Amino acid sequence: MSSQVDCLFCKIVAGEVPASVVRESERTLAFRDVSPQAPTHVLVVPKEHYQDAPALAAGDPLAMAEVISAGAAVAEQDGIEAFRLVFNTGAEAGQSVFHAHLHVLGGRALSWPPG
Ligand code: D5M
Repeated sequence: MSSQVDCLFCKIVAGEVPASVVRESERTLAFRDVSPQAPTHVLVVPKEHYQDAPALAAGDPLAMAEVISAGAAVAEQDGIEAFRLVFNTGAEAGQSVFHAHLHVLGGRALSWPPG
């Protein structure tokens, strides 16, 4: 499995950095965001390293589909019917960890457009 030295989410996948894991599949791991912006704020990552969502979609479309399905499953696990799935892509869009990850946000009213 490809992983990158010094990638925080690769370290979480490898169990080297602790995380509050809520769901796991062969290709994905879901864990609670350390700085939650909503009552449910979970990150779903592919276990393999891709720097962002477009790279994941191009490199492993099946894993991308699993990430999105896992996001919906996490919302169901947390008992929320309305939620937002977000891939920040690029620093200017708010991406700070360059290992593709889906934010699952819900449990409160969410405004639009985002800031
Ligand atoms: O989202 C990166 C997210 O990663 C951000 O919401 C904080 C979260 N984060 C950072 N470190 C951790 C650890 N150690 N566990 C769980 N969550 C973490 P981005 O879209 O890249 O800004």
